[in-house]
Amino acid sequence: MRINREYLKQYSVKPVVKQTGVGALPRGIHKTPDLREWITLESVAFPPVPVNRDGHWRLISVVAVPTKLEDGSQGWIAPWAAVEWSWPEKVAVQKIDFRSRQDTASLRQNKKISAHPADTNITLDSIARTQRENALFAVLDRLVVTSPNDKVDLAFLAPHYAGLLPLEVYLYYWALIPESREWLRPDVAACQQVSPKINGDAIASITHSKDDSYGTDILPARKLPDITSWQQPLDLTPQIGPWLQKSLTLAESIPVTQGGLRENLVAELQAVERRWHLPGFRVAVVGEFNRGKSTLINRLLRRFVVPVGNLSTTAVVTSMMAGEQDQMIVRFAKKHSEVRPLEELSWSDLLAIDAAGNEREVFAGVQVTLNDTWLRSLDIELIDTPGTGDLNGQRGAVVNDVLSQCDAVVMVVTAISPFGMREATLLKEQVMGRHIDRILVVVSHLDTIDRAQRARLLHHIQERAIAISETIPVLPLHPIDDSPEDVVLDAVRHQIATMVSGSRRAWRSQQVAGQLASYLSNLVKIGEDAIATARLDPIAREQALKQAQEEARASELHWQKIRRELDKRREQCYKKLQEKILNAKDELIDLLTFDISRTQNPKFWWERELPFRLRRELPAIGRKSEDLLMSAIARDFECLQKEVSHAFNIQMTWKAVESTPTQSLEIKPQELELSDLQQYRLMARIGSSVAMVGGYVFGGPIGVITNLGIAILGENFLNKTLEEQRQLITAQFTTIVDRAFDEHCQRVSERLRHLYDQLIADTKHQQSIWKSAKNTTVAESTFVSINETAWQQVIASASALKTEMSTALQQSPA
Ligand SMILES: Nc1nc2c(ncn2[C@@H]2O[C@H](COP(=O)(O)OP(=O)(O)O)[C@@H](O)[C@H]2O)c(=O)[nH]1
Ligand SMILES: [Mg+2]
Repeated sequence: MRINREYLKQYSVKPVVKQTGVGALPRGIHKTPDLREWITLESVAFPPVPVNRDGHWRLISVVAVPTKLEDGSQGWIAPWAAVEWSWPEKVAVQKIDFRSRQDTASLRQNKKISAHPADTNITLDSIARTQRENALFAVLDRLVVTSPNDKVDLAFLAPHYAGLLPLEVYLYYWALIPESREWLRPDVAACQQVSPKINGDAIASITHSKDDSYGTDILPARKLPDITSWQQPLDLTPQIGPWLQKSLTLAESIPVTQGGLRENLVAELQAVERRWHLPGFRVAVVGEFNRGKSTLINRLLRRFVVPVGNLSTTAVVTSMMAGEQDQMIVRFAKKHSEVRPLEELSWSDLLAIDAAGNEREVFAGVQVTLNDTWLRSLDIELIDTPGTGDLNGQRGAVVNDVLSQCDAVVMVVTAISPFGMREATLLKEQVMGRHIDRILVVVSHLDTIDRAQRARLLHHIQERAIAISETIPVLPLHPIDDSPEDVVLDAVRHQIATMVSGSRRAWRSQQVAGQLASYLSNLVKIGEDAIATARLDPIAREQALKQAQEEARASELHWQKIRRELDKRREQCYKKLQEKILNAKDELIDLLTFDISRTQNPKFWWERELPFRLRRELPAIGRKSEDLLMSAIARDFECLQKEVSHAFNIQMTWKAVESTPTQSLEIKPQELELSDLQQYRLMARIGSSVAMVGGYVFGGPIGVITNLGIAILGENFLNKTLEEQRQLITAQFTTIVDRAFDEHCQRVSERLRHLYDQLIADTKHQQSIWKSAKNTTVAESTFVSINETAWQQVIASASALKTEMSTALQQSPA
């Protein structure tokens, strides 16, 4: 096989998988400076076996190259080498080449060996292997912190190796470590439980290691912004309602009728109120078809909301949030939308099977608002997704899009076919791989299982979940003992509440209070201006009116200037992002080239693996730029606000973000480290979380890969040799990757533009309301003189209310 040296070099400097502990040794053989020139790329190290050498732990791994056996099954070419590491130095102290040794020559006469582990009841696929290895590494991690002189009987390790090592490999280990014959027995049953935690208990009596870090994560984890470490703001939620009400009453008492001023100001407050009621957290319910996602949602909401059963095969995503009244809005792909009553009939054209029983695809999004206290109190948007049987398809893309924009996940698995490999992959790659760390797994269909069996089954599923991550809770949707159904469901509701809790609402209450306070300041200013103009003599008043009209014209020019500036800034931000994304392209190409060189099934790789990998990698690459993106937007937004308040002398924010004034338009990444707090305020302003904005920009809906036109490979291709197939694919795939990156970048650019447009539109809207308010009052100054007392009243009340809010705001840390 051809070895890509370039790749090797990069591989050795890139932290592809962050692994610590014993597992890092065998998994890092291609990266370890001392070994990588010696060990061929296709070689794999078997799990290391511990041995006491002069009172120190040593770990020895046998190394072999995978191959296909005559019958097509997986196998190994006779092991050719072994590595011995010292612990805790983690240094390779011995490289053993069997090809030049007499003592293992007889063993190597057996040219190929089966990959099947010693315990013949075990089937190993790559996921099971990784899990079993991780479990073993966790145990070894705990072992090697003890003294090897403690004379621990290592026999407890044997079941781990029995689930991993082929029979023949034992012989090599025995040859290298004669004393291991005592305990390294292939004739024991393999560990049935592969969870590191459970196995860890087995030697808990030996030691209690504080270091629980072992490499269960195939994907490197991203640090989420830790909300709990921030200073907790004062929660003003109870006050917001009365404040909004008082402000509305005030707006309604404004003594001006011309130009719709009063209506505009009232409408502005109503918009603030609506935003305040929008949920601040998205919880997606995911799982394969027919697992019971929709059923669960209906049960949680205690009523029929989403149809159960045959909707699953459409691409419909249904979102549910609290609202004034029950209704559903259906948005079709062609941008038109319909409001419908919330009843079964409203769903009929959205189902995957029409009345005549034919299948069809429906592309629409449904947004349901419910007058539901549970949803309201949790402040969440609950999302029902179509099933994810095949993540390569259109539906997979839809679910991808939802996942890239949600904050927590409830995954439904059934007791009937619990936690298959596809589900484990969904959880690991699509959920955890997206850094969503608030996850709950629930088990449906337990009612179809005999009550006596339920606890055992649930336990089994819990173990599987633990093997993926130790922190994922697993809850039943039906009682496993005598408790009533309600109790079980309440536990699920409670868990969801715990998952979404946080100071989110408190932050938003602060933000809304700020908006209201600034609204009142502006109102006071308008009132004062109105009174002042009314007191002018007719000529001066005439002039003031002219001036106001002049200002209105100038304001439009100002806005054009601001927009141009923001556009420039957005371009800069995009350029930086693009640079980062394109840099990652070369890395990905190297990685994929390496993949091609190893795959035993190029056709499958090309048609299935490549699209999947691209769809997963592209948003992931974007996520690496999330900090850059957020900082740039925060800066630009701050600049926008400063510019607006400077140009129009209008207070747009309630508290200026403290940072040095931006003088140059150039984005300097090293200066862009905004505090979490500032970022959070920006996000509150946009109305979503960092993860969601990042997801919106980098994730994104359907497409990219679906349009790539990856050719289906025919008979002709299959007739070629494996090596020829690989070469053909290698020759073509960079074009595909290039196109995917182009499209991705283009979309990132479009979404960024949309985001900025949104920010500008919002700000401009607010500004223009106050601007036109001023003009109206000036124009109406004759009425003002009559209404001076009324204005005085408005000013007094607004000032008092504003003082009340400012006092409350100042009590909180900022
Ligand atoms: N017995 C039983 N049936 C269920 C359960 N959950 C869902 N179902 C049934 O399974 C089918 C699929 O459920 P649905 O909620 O539409 O699954 P989805 O595709 O995941 O949304 C429907 O016929 C449901 O009535 C459960 O916990 N127990
Ligand atoms: Mg469903």
